[in-house]
Amino acid sequence: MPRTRIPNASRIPTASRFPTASRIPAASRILTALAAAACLTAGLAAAPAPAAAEPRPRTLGELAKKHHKYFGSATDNPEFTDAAYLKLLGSEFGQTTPGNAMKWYATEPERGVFDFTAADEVVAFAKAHRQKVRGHTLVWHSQLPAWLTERTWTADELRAVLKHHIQTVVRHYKGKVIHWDVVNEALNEDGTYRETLFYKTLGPGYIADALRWAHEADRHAKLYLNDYNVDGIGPKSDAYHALIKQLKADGVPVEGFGIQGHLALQYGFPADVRQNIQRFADLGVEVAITELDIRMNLPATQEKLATQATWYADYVRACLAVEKCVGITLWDYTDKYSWIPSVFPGEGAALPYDEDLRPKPAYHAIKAVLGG
Ligand code: 9MR
Repeated sequence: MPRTRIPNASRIPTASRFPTASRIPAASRILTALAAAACLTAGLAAAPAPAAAEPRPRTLGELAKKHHKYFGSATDNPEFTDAAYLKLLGSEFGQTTPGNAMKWYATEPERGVFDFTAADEVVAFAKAHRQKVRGHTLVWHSQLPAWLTERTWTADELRAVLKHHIQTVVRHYKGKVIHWDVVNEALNEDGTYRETLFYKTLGPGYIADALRWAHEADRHAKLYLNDYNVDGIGPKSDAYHALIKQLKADGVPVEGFGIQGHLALQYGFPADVRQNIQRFADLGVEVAITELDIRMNLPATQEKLATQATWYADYVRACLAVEKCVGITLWDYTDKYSWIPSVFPGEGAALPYDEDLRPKPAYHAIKAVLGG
């Protein structure tokens, strides 16, 4: 993507950078004063000064940075053919997450055969636009390759496969990824462990193992557990709170809690978002809002879009209120590429930009909260 070039100030001659009155010859200063006085005497308005160039509006990414946070968007490779989409992705956001490209089916489609083509494309785009990258995700029960799910494994075999997968992917992106969602969606709504392939074969210890293996491969990336329906205080977030507390007590390198933030207007705004973020911060981990979107039953009305805007603003405000809430990621930024309509038929309009890439009330509300 071509980037807007900012002229290098040091190449502009000093005289034109700092025109000061003292450099203007005295005679012409006197003439200017006389001319101005003459204009005033004649009742003429002084000619308006040439309009100063309109300052470029600050982007969400820039505004969030002033609060020492990032504001980002997920993206996906098929969208990379859409130039207008990419222009906004690269200019408005300070962080990106590959929506699918780092998942197991994509990175290790055959056992021991790794393919980083799609994820590398996203990471290269992010680098070219000075965006941080969140790695998503190393261990998840969904979007696994067939070779992994279509047979049974002994615990020893699966442990070796898991370790190799995690460490190969993490090593490949060492230094390029700020966070890893090491384990995604490990718990049920009631806070019990989800009965995944990993849990059933390895027991709950697979979470600590995954974190330790990831840490061995990149000691600088922050390692997260990530899930949905954990925005407010409730059984599921309580269980994560207890799990992270225990992992930390055991010396396991867990350093972040990812709150996905997939909300729906029809279910109400979750209570206690700020308090929930704060209690994880109090455990000594950072918190990221990792997949924010707020869907509604279609059609979208002005009223629903206004409520959505308020919810986005409230969510962003909750993150800003907690120092250890490090950033917010939209689960893509435009309704054009949202996952919602294909999974929840009849619902959508979940993102701050509409299908024509025009900012919605939510965009302006987020901007206002960030101080734009
Ligand atoms: O955005 C992703 C979409 O393109 C995939 O089809 C879908 C498959 O489950 O996964 C989506 O992303 C999910 C994310 O990885 C984890 N949290 C829920 C997200 C929405 O399903």
